[in-house]
Amino acid sequence: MSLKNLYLSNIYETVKKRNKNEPEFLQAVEEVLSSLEVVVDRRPEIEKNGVIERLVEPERMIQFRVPWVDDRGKVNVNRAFRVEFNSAIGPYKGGLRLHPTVNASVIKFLGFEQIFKNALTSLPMGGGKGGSDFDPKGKSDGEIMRFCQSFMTELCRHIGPDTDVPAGDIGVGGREIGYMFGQYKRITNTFAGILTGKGLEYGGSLFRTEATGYGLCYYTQQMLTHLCNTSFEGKTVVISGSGNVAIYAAQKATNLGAKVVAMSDSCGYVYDENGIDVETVKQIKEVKRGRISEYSQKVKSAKYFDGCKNIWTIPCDIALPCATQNELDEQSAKTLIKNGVICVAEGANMPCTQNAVSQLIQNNIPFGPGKAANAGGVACSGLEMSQNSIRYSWTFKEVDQKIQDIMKNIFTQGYDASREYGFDGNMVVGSNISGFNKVCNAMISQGIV
Ligand code: NDP
Ligand code: 2IT
Repeated sequence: MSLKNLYLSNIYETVKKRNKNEPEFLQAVEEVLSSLEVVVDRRPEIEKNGVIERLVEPERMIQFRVPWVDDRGKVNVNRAFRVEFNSAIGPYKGGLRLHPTVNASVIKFLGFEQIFKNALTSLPMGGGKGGSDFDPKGKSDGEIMRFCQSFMTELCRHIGPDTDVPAGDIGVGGREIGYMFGQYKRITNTFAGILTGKGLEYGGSLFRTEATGYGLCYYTQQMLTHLCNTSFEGKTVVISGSGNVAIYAAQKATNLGAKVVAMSDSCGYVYDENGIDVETVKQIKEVKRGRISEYSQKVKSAKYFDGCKNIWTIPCDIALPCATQNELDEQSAKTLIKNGVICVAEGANMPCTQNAVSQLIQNNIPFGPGKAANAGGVACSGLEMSQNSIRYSWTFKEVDQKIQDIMKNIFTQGYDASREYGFDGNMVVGSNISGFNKVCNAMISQGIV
């Protein structure tokens, strides 16, 4: 992709020089900048105020060592990060990822995307992200706890309810948030809303577990209604992943009348033409922390296949990639199109490669980018922060309704911006522009900081 606008192409060249070994970060920046050419042409104050050059450089990037002792008494050292990318519209906000693939590039791409995603929610949250190359797989509860405590021993000096509020992401769920919260409280002697995704007994939001997956389906419903003139009813759905986002997307899609025929993990996928039973997946993944292959042992009509990528060869109407970045490439997009897909929406962050996205858009397949489609999770986190501030708790139904409204509004904002700027129904361009404009206006108002 080449940027025609000189201001943007010069900035991108600098970003490339400064961040040479960070392909995921460069990918995310290029995607956003290429959507912004029309805005930069229309709004000269952007260049005058150096908005873009400030936007692509994190306000702060913290890297630290996490030493911990495993069950055999061996000392282990992991590398951890927190990127505090942009605080123009609120305290830094974004998840923590624990996965062996975590590095500076991954954390920076996620933090950069989070700026626009959070702006789209219309709640006051800036962009941040963090994590570590610690691999939670196969670790005992005690090892997870010791890692989380050591991680928080350093992180606690950088976060706070009005500064930076982390949450979960890959490898971080309620258990890990609990251990981190406990350590923060012990070190600082304060009970504060410094993390979201907390347990219900200590300030968590009813609905946070469901929020991203349900939110993804609410957003997809908007796409189906307004861009495809149809609904989930009777549709065949393929969902990659079988973690937090995938499970609740499968549950909501099923409730809305669709049939989810396949789910995966990093080893392989299961296919059942009768529809996946979400409760069985929950038992395997949430309760036992097992592998998706176990599903085919429990449900006789299901078949297990090694290798996760081939999940996209299964014919479906709706594809919801909910595992990880760059899991759906150009070839997979072509196969989905050949098999008649009508709508693709990203539950994960940047699961589709840029070439995959181009394929879908060129073939007029409605495509929902992650920063819009998966914003239900962080939106619920924003509501959890509000509840913590006012020491209050909304019911599951109340939060569900608020998330439905927020997801509808995210779709409408993106759709309206796509039309205003001459890219009718292109939700990538529309969402990037509507998220960007809010952050940009706040940055200009606050001066050169
Ligand atoms: P979980 O840890 O709960 O689940 C992750 C799932 O993705 C697992 O099935 C995992 O398989 C699979 N996966 C992870 N890494 C890879 C890989 N390299 N290749 C193939 N499969 C992989 O994470 P979440 O469900 O929370 O997150 C999934 C995605 O959604 C991520 O992109 C995350 O950033 C994004 N997201 C999450 C939000 C949230 O609220 N949790 C909010 C918005 C976006 P295995 O078990 O084999 O590792
Ligand atoms: O990618 C994401 O939006 C998340 N992992 C959720 C972040 C949050 O702060 O709830």
